[in-house]
Amino acid sequence: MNFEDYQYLFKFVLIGDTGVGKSCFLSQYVKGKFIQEYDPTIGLEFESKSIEFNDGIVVQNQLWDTSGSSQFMAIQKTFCQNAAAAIVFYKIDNQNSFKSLENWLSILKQVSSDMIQIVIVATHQDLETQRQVQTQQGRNLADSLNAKFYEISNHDKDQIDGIVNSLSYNVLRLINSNKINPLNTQYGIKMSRQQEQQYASQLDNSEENIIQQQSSPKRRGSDIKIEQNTFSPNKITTASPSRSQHENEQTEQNQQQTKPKFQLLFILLPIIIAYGLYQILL
Ligand SMILES: Nc1nc2c(ncn2[C@@H]2O[C@H](COP(=O)(O)OP(=O)(O)O)[C@@H](O)[C@H]2O)c(=O)[nH]1
Ligand SMILES: [Mg+2]
Repeated sequence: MNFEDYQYLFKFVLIGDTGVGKSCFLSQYVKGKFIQEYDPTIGLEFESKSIEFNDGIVVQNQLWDTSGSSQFMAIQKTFCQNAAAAIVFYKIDNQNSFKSLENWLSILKQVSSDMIQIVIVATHQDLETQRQVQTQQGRNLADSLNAKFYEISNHDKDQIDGIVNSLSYNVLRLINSNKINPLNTQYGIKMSRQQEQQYASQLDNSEENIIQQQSSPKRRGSDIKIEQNTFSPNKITTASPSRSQHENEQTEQNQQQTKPKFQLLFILLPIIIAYGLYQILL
């Protein structure tokens, strides 16, 4: 899959003690294969799989898996940064793995964004006879974090797909409702170049709308006035010179019309006076 085959890429991290079933979960999700033998993860690895939503949006879910060993604490901290979601594991047949969640959640709190989506996943549900952690304990913890809670067996791929896809859907919803800015790298989201351009133009449009909405109370209150205000400057600038020009022309015409009368009066007046004097003297 290349860069342009999806609109969004979400980074999800898998955390929890060694042996709780993180790598198995990942293998089932991506390859549909349950790993029977236990092969501890060294360092860090990730796998990706795409999902297409009903509206045609394709999301590539990138799942990061790391060793649960405390030896790798530095890596674990780093890899929990910039994640869109964290899937936090324990197994129902091991009380310690549940207790460790306190540490894992505290790491998350230290390094993740405040918008990170968290789910608690209890594995080994098929080993009911060996249960050490009650379902309600897991549920209470999830409730306290406002997180979703699942009890699963990693043999069941449908459950795994359901968890990841629902996480993906939630992150997408947060983007669509503008609660997460996908351009901000701290949220563990990457966009295709095309989607990035589309998002930026949507952002521009919504900024314009906000500006329009901010001025809309005035506009709504007096639509006609605003219309007039909007257009009158142009009208005035185009209308006023021609009007004053017209007025000038009128004045000039008037002046031109009054000028000959004055000129005639000036010519006739001395003649009349001269004629008067001439009559008197005679
Ligand atoms: N019965 C059962 N075994 C599981 C389950 N999930 C994982 N395992 C087994 O637990 C062992 C450790 O799993 P793994 O995914 O490597 O754990 P990780 O250290 O968290 O990555 C493996 O032998 C898996 O076969 C599960 O849900 N049920
Ligand atoms: Mg592993």
